[in-house]
Amino acid sequence: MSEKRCALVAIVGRPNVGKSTLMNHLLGQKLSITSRKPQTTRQQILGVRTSGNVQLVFIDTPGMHTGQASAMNRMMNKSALSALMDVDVTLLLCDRTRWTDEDELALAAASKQKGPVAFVINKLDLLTEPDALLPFTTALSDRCNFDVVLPISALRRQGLSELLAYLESRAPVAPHLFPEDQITDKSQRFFAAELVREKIVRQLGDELPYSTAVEVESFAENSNGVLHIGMLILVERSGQKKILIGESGDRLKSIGTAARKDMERMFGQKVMLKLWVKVKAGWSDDLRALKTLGLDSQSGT
Ligand SMILES: Nc1nc2c(ncn2[C@@H]2O[C@H](COP(=O)(O)OP(=O)(O)OP(=O)(O)O)[C@@H](O)[C@H]2O)c(=O)[nH]1
Ligand SMILES: [Mg+2]
Repeated sequence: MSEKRCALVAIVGRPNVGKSTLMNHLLGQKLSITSRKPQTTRQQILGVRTSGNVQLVFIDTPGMHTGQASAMNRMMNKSALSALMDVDVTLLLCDRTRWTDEDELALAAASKQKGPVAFVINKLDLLTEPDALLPFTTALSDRCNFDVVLPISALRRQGLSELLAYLESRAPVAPHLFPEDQITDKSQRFFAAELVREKIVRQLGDELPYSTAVEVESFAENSNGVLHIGMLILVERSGQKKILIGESGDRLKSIGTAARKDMERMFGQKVMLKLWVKVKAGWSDDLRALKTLGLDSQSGT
């Protein structure tokens, strides 16, 4: 029997390049929430993949971003940076050749890594100018000593087996960090709240998602095995509350239904979900409020 190997793998990059999609598809299970809008992931989420003797522990991180200096934004960047500490491999993700100042932030952080950095070029399925790829990677490789450059499509699952083979080849001999059947470090409560946030981000306009947080108020299983979950959705202003609730409650209902269906799939149990909306001005810039919501880097399980 060969020895056990285990690697901690950070997935970093600017918002919206497909980090969470990649982690979900590498795990073969939806864990991290995803959306077309940037800044969907707000804190680190571990995803564990154990295959034979090799365990890969992925850390999905919030996208590194510039501007919008609220306390929450600062925490998101801090959380992304802290994921880089003590990992065995770093995956630096980008969206084709669309390089921005925020990619520069991520590149600068990745360049400081002691261990190998793999440059993963995502969304290959959308690439219209394949000729641009080589000069792009050559220019960047001059600036960061990439261990490997891997073009993939996380969404279409292209290049993922090559990526996994690469990661397995870099996994050091080490005991597994998690039992074989564990796939994350987060609780059901956490994912329940994340799924509600995902539906808000996906169903509502561009502004609202950034001003929204979801807090679990109650979470209990009754004797019939039904999970009763109550959640509070925090918004910054009363106008946002109106939008979230929608015409005679339609929007909130549709968010609730979509989230409940996903929860039932994820937990394998029937769920009764109740949602309330509350205005709490300035929550995203209030450190204490962020701690209560589990959005500081220490908590959030
Ligand atoms: N066409 C295409 N779309 C992709 C691919 N990978 C991700 N996407 C889409 O890109 C969008 C962003 O994906 P996410 O996985 O949420 O991106 P992220 O990097 O985690 O974003 P943040 O959490 O905001 O930092 C979603 O609409 C995904 O469906 C891909 O390979 N091809
Ligand atoms: Mg994400």
